[in-house]
Amino acid sequence: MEYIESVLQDVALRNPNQPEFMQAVEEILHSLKPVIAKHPEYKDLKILERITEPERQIMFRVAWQDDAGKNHVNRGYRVEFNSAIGPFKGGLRFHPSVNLSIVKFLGFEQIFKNALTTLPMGGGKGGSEFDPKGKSDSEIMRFCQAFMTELYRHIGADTDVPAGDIGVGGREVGYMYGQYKRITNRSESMITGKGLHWGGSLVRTEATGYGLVYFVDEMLKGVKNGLDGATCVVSGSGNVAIYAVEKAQQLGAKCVAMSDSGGYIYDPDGIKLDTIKQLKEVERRRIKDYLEFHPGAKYVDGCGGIWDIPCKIALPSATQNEIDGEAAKTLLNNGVVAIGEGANMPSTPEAADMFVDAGVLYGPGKAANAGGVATSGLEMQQNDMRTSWCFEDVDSRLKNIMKSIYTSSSNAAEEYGCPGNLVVGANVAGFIKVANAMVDHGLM
Ligand code: NDP
Ligand code: 2IT
Repeated sequence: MEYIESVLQDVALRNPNQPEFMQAVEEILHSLKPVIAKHPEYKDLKILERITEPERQIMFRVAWQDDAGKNHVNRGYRVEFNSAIGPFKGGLRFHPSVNLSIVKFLGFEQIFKNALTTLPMGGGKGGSEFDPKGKSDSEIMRFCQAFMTELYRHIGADTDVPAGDIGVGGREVGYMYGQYKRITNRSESMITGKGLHWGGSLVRTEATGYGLVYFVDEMLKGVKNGLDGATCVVSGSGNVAIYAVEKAQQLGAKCVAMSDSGGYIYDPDGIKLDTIKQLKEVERRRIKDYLEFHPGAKYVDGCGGIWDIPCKIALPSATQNEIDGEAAKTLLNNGVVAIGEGANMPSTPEAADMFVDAGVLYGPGKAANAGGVATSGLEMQQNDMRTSWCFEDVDSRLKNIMKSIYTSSSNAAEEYGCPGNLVVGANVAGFIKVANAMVDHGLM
């Protein structure tokens, strides 16, 4: 459609040198062709032009001191992308690769993901190119405090509510919450992923990984044996990967490989998750060290090779563009049945097209990994009511949300002429909800 191509051209001109952001925008806008054909009012009201332009983008200096007294300067980001259906909501990423393009791709995806959860949350994302690896606890604390010393002016329970992402977990959320409270004198739900004794929700830690597996389980309805006995490869060994493996194992799958940015381990007898948790969550060590405890396993340097391992289920849960065309081809040749994206945009456009064309079950990140932010939404609900729900209660709400995301994506794919294509389905279902809210609010 000429109109969509011309919007894409404008977005590319306005945002030079932002390849990840353009990748996310191109995928979504291309899948909206049938929607624009059916709803010409979106074109008249310039919804596409408005939705691709963040409402607000904040970049700031973060100066902090290491344990040796040496001074450092990093850059902080918060992109408040869209608040049509609720306060901006989305995680903070601390990783040396972070730049404006990556924060914007994540923020843009988050708009549609959050809409799919059925909860009232807009989309945003933030972070810093700060590298937490090898830093002491006190250095992490000083960085988080310095980061929040600026960020606090822009966020709040009803305006913008960050959370974790790569490099930001419970420890970092704690330091940032503490600094916000100290500066503002307010105990409010301005961040999620909080500790259980100060406003956090049960299941938030597990939510992205568990939700991913609930989603994959839903996709596998009708496939013989489903997850039971299925060989599963999970990239990453952080928050998402660990709890995806935990739930997959509970449902009978055999997870044989995990990775970190250094390489991957292959344990044909099945990954011993207790060892991974101890290494990664407690001691913050490298995945290579798994071999010290399980010498029968194999370690391979470099994380890309993990997709050479034959599997029925692939759960990429590390980072963007970790599955390229080559890896997709190998997975397909090895007979992969389902791909569930725990990470955001882990498949390159080429890989994603190959999965769709091959007709395998393919759950794109904004649908499959929405359980994390959905449970952040449940944390906000509990905070608003000043209550806390038990584990089973939150878990069953999460499961229902993942089912409803599958159903709404699947129905939208069908309605807009691409049955079975959950990429189109998730994009369309998320978009329509936000677009209609933008129409209701008038031009802004
Ligand atoms: P963590 O920081 O807990 O773990 C990240 C994992 O991915 C680590 O094993 C890390 O290895 C690996 N990794 C990170 N960057 C790279 C890279 N450039 N190349 C290779 N490996 C890499 O993060 P999460 O588990 O929270 O996040 C993982 C993915 O899931 C991200 O894409 C995130 O956006 C997405 N996500 C997270 C949600 C959440 O609630 N946390 C919700 C929805 C999506 P190493 O330790 O060596 O760096
Ligand atoms: O990508 C994501 O959805 C997250 N990192 C979680 C965001 C959140 O606000 O819980």
